[in-house]
Amino acid sequence: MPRNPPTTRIDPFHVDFDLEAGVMHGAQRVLKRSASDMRGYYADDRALEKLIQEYEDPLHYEVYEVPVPLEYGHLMYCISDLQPGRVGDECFMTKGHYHSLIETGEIYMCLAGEGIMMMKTRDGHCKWEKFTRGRMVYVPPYWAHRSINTGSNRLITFCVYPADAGHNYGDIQTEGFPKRVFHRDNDIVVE
Ligand code: PAN
Ligand code: ZN
Repeated sequence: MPRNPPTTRIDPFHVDFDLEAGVMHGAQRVLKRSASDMRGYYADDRALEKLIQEYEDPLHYEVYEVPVPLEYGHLMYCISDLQPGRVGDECFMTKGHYHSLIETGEIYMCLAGEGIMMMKTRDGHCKWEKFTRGRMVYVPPYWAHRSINTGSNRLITFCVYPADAGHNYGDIQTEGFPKRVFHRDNDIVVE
């Protein structure tokens, strides 16, 4: 059965990476979130406001893409670059989302830094995987996902997912994740 609309045919191309620096050459920044964009996401709202005031709304994370058609059959890919830091004692993290097409998964390859991929399903399952340089984390279909930086350097991941997956932020904003990640007494605590 032909798809409607049909998948656009494009020519092959390549993209060069600086794997040491975690840079995808020729990419455009498509997302930039600062601390103030994260209101409501951390356990300690007051600590977030303090951070926004003291450090003049510091950068939280950025996403870089070389675009492809957002259609069934194409694969979107990006670099996600998450700053190190803490809100109170909670590690910096991304907002997290389900894919709008919930039956689509995603591959995350960790290029630099240390962190955790936190994942949850609608029916309450919660699992996490550690990010270390050179490790791939597979986010299966149906799992909402959030990256968390547990280290003292930037957490840089390369992500690949179906180009028509879409991002559903609203449900996670309402539901949250059952677990949070803290840095306490030189230890990473998930609770
Ligand atoms: C990633 C994320 C990226 C930013 O590209 O979009 O890490 O995180 P949030 O989207 O949660 O703000 C991805 O999972 N794309 O599907
Ligand atoms: Zn995703």
